[in-house]
Amino acid sequence: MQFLAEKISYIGISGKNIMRNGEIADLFEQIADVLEFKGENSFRVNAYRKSARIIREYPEDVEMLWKEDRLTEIPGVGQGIADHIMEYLKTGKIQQYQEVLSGMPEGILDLINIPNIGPKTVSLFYNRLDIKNLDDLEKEIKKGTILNLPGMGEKKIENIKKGIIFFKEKQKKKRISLGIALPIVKEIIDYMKPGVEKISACGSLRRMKETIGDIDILTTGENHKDIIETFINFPKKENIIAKGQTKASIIVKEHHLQVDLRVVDNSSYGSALLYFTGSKEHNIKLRGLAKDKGFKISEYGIFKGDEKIAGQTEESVYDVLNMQFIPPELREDRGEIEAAINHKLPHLVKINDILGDMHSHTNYSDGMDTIETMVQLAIKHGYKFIVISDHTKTSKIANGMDEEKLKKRNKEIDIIQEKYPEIKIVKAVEIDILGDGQLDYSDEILKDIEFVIGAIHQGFQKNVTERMIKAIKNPFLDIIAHPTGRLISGRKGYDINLDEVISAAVEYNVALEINAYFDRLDLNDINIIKAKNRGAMFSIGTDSHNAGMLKYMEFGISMARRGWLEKNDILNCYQWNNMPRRNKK
Ligand code: DGT
Ligand code: CA
Ligand code: CA
Repeated sequence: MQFLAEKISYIGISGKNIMRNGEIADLFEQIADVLEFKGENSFRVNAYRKSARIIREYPEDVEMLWKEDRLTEIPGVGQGIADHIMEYLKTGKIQQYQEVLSGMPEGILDLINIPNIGPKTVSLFYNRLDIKNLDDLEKEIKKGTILNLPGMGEKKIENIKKGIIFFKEKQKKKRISLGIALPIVKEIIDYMKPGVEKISACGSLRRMKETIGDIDILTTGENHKDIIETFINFPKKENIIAKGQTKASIIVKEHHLQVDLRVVDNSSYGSALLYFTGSKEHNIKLRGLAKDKGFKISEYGIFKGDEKIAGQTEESVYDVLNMQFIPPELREDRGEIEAAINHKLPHLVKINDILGDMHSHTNYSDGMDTIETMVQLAIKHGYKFIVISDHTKTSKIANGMDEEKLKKRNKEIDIIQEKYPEIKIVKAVEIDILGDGQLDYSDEILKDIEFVIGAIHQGFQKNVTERMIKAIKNPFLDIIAHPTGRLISGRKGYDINLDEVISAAVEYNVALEINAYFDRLDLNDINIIKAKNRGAMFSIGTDSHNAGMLKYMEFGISMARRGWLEKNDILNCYQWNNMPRRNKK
C-alpha cells in the first residue's frame, strides 16, 4: 500500500530536498545561548535568536538559497548571518563560534540545554560555585548551596530538578519530531523508487507518532542485492551500520538519524508491512488473537498449519481474522483490536474533511507574510475559511497588536475579504492570558473579535492551571492554544493540571487546540484521547508564521487520528457558520 508516500506527496513537504533549516536554526540558538552565558550584549544575542527563529520557519531550504546566492532574501538575514550559514554548509562548522567555544567546559552546553535553566543562571552557577556540568549541579543542589545564590528559591530549585529529569529522559531517547523525519523519508523513498516494485515507510513513522526513534522502510523488487546496494549508496548517508542479504541500516547526515531497510518478496509484502509497522504491542496482541483462532502470523504471512492463507496485503491478514482494517495511526494496543473485531472502529478524520485553518499569523504581528498572501495560500489548500489570529499587545517579542493596530488590521481584512469572496477571513487574535488570568484586551474589545484564541506566553510555571481556567470562564474565549506548552525539541511545557483544564473547557464549551506545528503537536495523541473521553471539542491550527507553514495541517490531522477523532469532534470540519462553538459572531 502506497499510503505514506501518497500522504507525503499530497502535502508536498519541502519538494526534493531535506531542509537543513532546522539544523542551522539549532546551531544559531546554541550560539545565542553561549554568547549569553559569556555575558555578551543582548543585542548580539537576540540577533542570533531572531535569525534562528526566522530560518526555522522559512519555507525554502537554506541550502538551496545558498546555492542560488539568495540567502539575504530571507527577511532579517544580513550579510553577517548569511556568511555564517555559507561557512557552515561548506565546512560543517563556523570558525568564529569554535573560538567562542574554546576554553569553555564541555558540560556547560548540557547545562544550558536543561529546561528551566537559562544561560544567565548557568553563568551564575559557574562563576559562583564552579559548576561545570550536570554532575556538579546535582551535587550542589543536594548540598543546598544553590539556595544561597541570588534569585534562587525553593520553587525555582524544584523547577530546575524537574528540568533535569526531563533533560535526562530526552538524552536517553533522542527522538525527533515526526515533522522532521517525514521529509527525510520522502527523499529516501523518491531516491529508491525507480529500482523497486513497492516501497513504504513503516514503524512509528507510518503510525505518524509524534516522535520518531528511527526510520523503517520496506520494499519489494526483483533484485534484492541491487536494492540494498542502492540504499547504502544514498548520497546523504553518513555511515553504513549494517548490510545483509535482505536488510541494511544507514545513518543519514540530517540529525544523525538511523534508517533501516528491509527487502521482502511481493507475496509477503502485506504481512511484512503489518509486522514492521508495529507497534510491537499491537503485533503481540494480534499474534495472540490469531493463535487463539488456530492461525499463525509472521512477517511472511498468515498460516494455518503449513499452509499460507494470506499476506500479500495487510487487509488480507485482518480479513482472515474477521476484523476491520486498522489504520496505522491506531495500532498502539489502545483498544483498536477489540474495536476492529466488533466492527466499531471510529471513522477517523481525513485531511479532506478539513475546511480551514484555525490559527495563523501575519505581518501584523510576528508572521512573515501579508494577510493577502496567507489568504491566497489558504484558497490553494481548498479552504473555506482561514482564522487570522495575530498576537496581542503583551506579547512584545511577537510584535503583538495594541487596540489601534487591531482596528487597522481588521480594516485591511475587510478590504481583502471583498476581493476573495470564496473564503471567509476570520478576524481573530491569539490573546495573551496574563499573570492573573485576565485576557490582554478588555471585554469591550473582545466582544467584537470573531474568534479568540487564549494562550500562555509567559510565566510558564506560575499558576498556569488557575490562569487558564479563569480565561476559560471569560465568555469571549473560544479556544485554548497549545494547552501544555511543550516543545518536542526540548521544552517541558507548563506546570499544569491538564485534567482540570479539560474539565473547565468542557463545562464552558471552549475547544482545545491541536497545534499542528511540528515542534508542538500539542495536544498530543494521549491527551486528545483523554480530552475526547471527557467530551471535549478540538480545533486544529497550524500556528503558521508564513504561508508555507499552512501545509503542517497534516501533522495536526495525524495527532487527531492517533487520538481517535472523527470529523464531528473538530471545529475545522464544520462550515464557519455551523461550528458548534461557544460564540457565534
Ligand atoms: P521508534 O523507531 O522507536 O520510533 O519505534 P518503532 O515502532 O518504529 O520501532 P522499531 O523501529 O524498533 O521497529 C519497527 C517495527 O518493527 C515495530 O514497530 C514493530 C516491529 N518490531 C520490532 N521489534 C519487534 C519485536 O521484537 N516484536 C514484534 N512483534 N515486532 C517488532
Ligand atoms: Ca522505527
Ligand atoms: Ca528500526
